[in-house]
Amino acid sequence: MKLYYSATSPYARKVMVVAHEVGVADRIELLISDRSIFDGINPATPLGKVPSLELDSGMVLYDSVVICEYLDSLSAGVKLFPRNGDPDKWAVLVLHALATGMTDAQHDRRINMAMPAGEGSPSWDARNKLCIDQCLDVLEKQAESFGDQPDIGLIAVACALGFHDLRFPAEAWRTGRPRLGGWYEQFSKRDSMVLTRPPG
Ligand SMILES: N[C@@H](CCC(=O)N[C@@H](CS)C(=O)NCC(=O)O)C(=O)O
Repeated sequence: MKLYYSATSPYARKVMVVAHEVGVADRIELLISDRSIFDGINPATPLGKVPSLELDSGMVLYDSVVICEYLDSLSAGVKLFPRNGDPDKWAVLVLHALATGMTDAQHDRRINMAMPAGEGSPSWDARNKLCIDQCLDVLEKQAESFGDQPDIGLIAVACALGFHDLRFPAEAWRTGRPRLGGWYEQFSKRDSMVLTRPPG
């Protein structure tokens, strides 16, 4: 399998954390597919985004949600996606959706900030920052129940928080959110998180 990715993409990181957790990382060839948003459409997917996963059959999977579920399906042991009948199925899937939406808002902010002078929108940035802050507040309320057993929701949350540290280091999300900060500190020590840490 070939994964088209960028070393700083939180979506690609989530895919690789899943790959490590379910034990298939060594079956994945990593191919960097970095491209400036001002340099046309990334050929990794018709949507112009990374990650995408090319299977040995030639089929190309995207986006990160689909790729993660595919990798999870390869695992005979550890399962990161809930199955029908699991009591916490919907809570895990909603947590994944929340973390994905938060990452989308972070990514939008990055793109907005990278726009040529005069083209970025301060009110769009403020709207996305508000969305991110609301997500962080919800996560702080839930963090007490997070625990250290990984699932797709928790992995997505950890990757979103890591992206926040990478791109918005001056915005101290830990302030006033001690439970979330404490949980993240522990979760970040997992091999899967250490091995996928973005370059500083
Ligand atoms: N929904 C997609 C989002 C992927 C995404 O936005 N990737 C970013 C990199 S972090 C990208 O390729 N952006 C390029 C662009 O938006 O032009 C997923 O979950 O894989």
